[in-house]
Formats: sequence, structure tokens, C-alpha cells
Amino acid sequence: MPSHSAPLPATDPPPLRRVTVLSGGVGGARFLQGLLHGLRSGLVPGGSADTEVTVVANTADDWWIHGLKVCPDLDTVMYTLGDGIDVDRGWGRRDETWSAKTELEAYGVEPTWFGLGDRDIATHLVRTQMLEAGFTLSQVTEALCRRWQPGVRLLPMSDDRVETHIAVADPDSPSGRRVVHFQEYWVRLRAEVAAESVLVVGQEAATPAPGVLEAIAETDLVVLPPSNPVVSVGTILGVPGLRDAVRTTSAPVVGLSPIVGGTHVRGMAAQVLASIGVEVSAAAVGAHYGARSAGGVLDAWLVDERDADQLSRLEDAGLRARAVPLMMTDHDATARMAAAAVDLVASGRR
Ligand code: FO1
Repeated sequence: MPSHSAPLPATDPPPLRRVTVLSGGVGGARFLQGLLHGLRSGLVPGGSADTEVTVVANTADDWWIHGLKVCPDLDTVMYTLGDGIDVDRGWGRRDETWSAKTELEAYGVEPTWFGLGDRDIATHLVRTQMLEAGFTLSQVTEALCRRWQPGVRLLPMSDDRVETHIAVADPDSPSGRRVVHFQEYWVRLRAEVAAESVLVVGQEAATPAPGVLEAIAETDLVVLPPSNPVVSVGTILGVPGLRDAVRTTSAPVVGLSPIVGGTHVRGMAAQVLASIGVEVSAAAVGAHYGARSAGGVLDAWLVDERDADQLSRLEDAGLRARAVPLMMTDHDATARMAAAAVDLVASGRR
């Protein structure tokens, strides 16, 4: 029976002038690459090359090592979007050399298990010198980005020191456990031991870095990319004032699941989710963030097609949800994910 209803008026998507993304390291940076590609190529509804993207990056992975301040997630976003990243590793510089690392090993200086490349060391020397001269981490990041031109405004979540530590079982210690810095848990222990608990040192005393609260309040969209929901997005939301800023912004808030088919795509989300008692599933992470209508931070949640059977559980939790391909296999695939995220909340945008 031919439909005689008038064709729906072609409603233009509302303009997407500003987007704010709460990002960890490798997964967040890869998502940002696709988002920028999608904006520049017109794939993202309402977006364009002029859309301003602000990244609020996790700094709780930061680590003082060999007298240098290393900021893995800030640097991974900066190098990735500035085209200096080593694509295979997902961190550190392309065309890297390791002479300083080899010399440190020759001196028997620990930790030998954490690789600082020669080119990367220059970044940490500039950062450490500027911090010691009294500049804030925000000012340092702005200065480093003048060279790298990432094409986004890159803000640390806080200028205060916040460091994630992980408690792991240790039969040799009287308490039966020991606490290691996140970098030791991830790099030396390869997250192969259970994370008993996640301790974010300095979290309660931290304040949002300049511009962060405004970037969340005065934007057209807030995105939680497929970063680690506990030690990346979780530590960003844990900065006092940040979770409330996301809850109360007039912009829609949409997230993309880092869990696909019951496990993380890379990293150690499964281990740290277990440590906070959250089931390792796309729906459980969406519910963990929570719907804003129920006091959480999300309006909508994208899951991979493999997890389409979890959509009703998300809708029961008050979330708009959709199942789309979520593997960031190339920039076009990631751009389509970003477009789906925008489209899912477009109706909610002014
Ligand atoms: N990850 C590793 O697996 N091994 C390393 O030796 C290593 C060194 C490193 C140096 C600088 C930096 O910015 C990141 C580095 N990472 C290394 C990655 C880092 O552990 C992760 O990127 C984040 O902390 C987790 O997102």
C-alpha cells in the first residue's frame, strides 16, 4: 500500500559549534582523531571544520620519574592529534630512540621497565622546567600545544597533583596487599594481577583547571569517549565539581562504550571495573555512569552491535541507547561513531 503521507520536512540538524570531550589516553585520542575527521569532512550532523573541540584530559596517570613529570594522557592526545605519536604503541613519539633509557639501565637506575624515549624526554624536560618556574600544568600544556597544534583546546582536568594508585594482593607484606602507582600496575604488572581497589591520591583536594567548568557548561555537546570509565573518565568526573558540571550542563551528554562483547578493546578496564564491583558489560558501564534523569551524568549511550541485546536494560535505566559498530578501525569508522553519538542526542540539542 503506497504511503500517501507527506514526506517529513527535512529538518536540519542543530548547529554543533562547540563540543567538549572528557578523554583518557589511547582510546580517547583515537576517538578524537575520528571526531575531528568527521567534523572536517561533514560526516557529523551540524558539525563543520569550524566546530571548536575542547578536550578535558585525565591527569591521574601522571607520574614523577627520573625527576621528570610525565603526563601520559595529555601527551598521547597532544602527540596523536599533532601527528607525532607512535601509532603502533599508541603512546610516545614516532621515530623514537632509546639512548637515555639504555644509559639509565647501564647505571642500574630503576625503573628500567618504564620506557622514556629520547624525543619524549624533551617534552618532560620542558614541562618539568616550566612547572619548577611556577607555571601551572594548564600553562605548560598550552605552551607544548603551540608546537604540536592538536586542533583542539587541550585542558588538564586539574592543575593539582592527582595520582591513581592500585592496591594489589601481596602475600609477602603483613597487610597481604601493597599499593603501586598506576603506571607500575599497567606497565610492569601488565594488569595481570587483580586490582583490589583503586586509590586516587589527591582526588578530593583537586580543583578543576581553568576553563574546564566553562567548557562543560558552555558547549553544545559533552562526549564521554571509549576511555577507561574508572581510571580515565572516572578520575576526571572525580575532580570535585566536575561531575556536577556534567550533570547540570544544558548540553546533551552522550557516551560510547569502551566495553565491547563483554571486555575492553584494549587497556585494563575489565580489571578496574571488577575492583569497583561493576559488571564488565556495555550496559553496566552505561548504568554506572547513570542517566542524568536519575542523578547520573549521561543522556545517551552507544553500544556496539554485538551488545544490541543490552539496549532495553539501558532504556530501563533512563538512557537513550543505540547499537552501532564501535570498533575504531580507521578514521572513517570512528567518524561514523561520532556522528551516531551526535545523532542520538540531536533531538535533545537546542
Ligand atoms: N606504556 C607501556 O606499556 N610501557 C612503557 O614503557 C610506557 C612508557 C610511557 C612513557 C610515556 C608516556 O606518556 C606513556 C608511556 N606508556 C607506556 C603508556 C602509559 O602507561 C599509558 O598510556 C597510560 O598511562 C594509560 O592510558
